[in-house]
Amino acid sequence: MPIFEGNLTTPSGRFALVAARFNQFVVDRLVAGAKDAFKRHGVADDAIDLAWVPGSFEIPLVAQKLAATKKYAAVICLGAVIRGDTDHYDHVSSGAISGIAQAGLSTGVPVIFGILTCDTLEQALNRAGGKSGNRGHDAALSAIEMTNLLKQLPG
Ligand code: INI
Repeated sequence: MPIFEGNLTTPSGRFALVAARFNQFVVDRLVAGAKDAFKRHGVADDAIDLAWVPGSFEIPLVAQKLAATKKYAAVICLGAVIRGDTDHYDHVSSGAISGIAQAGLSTGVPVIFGILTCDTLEQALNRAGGKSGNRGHDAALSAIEMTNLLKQLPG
């Protein structure tokens, strides 16, 4: 029985980061985590492009456009949606989640979800290089794994 599983060997190709400026204090840390993961896995800095968008809601459109160019092995989406007093959080986060899924499915290019959805700034910082790791770093590893996995799949 064949088993398909991506590994973390250095992939060829370029990667794109799409990062939201909203809560940039947090997102800068996710971007740094993603770049660090790529560097540690042999992906050169000049193989990574970075696009900034106003907020997480705008991420899917740019991610889809970049993925559709087929210039990238994977697109990594980075943002921080932090719950406030209104239901804006729910709209922004659900729009980003479904849009990112659609960008990947419609292009066939891995579009990685690296957006924090948290109740508080403290939770977000904990996941952006604090005591709970760095979701940007994790997202870059997922991009490498998916890139290597897709190369193995038949067809
Ligand atoms: N965008 C975020 O990335 N994070 C948030 O927490 C957030 N909140 O809470 O409002 C947010 N809003 C902006 C949104 O992404 C769009 O940029 C804006 O609605 C314009 O379309």
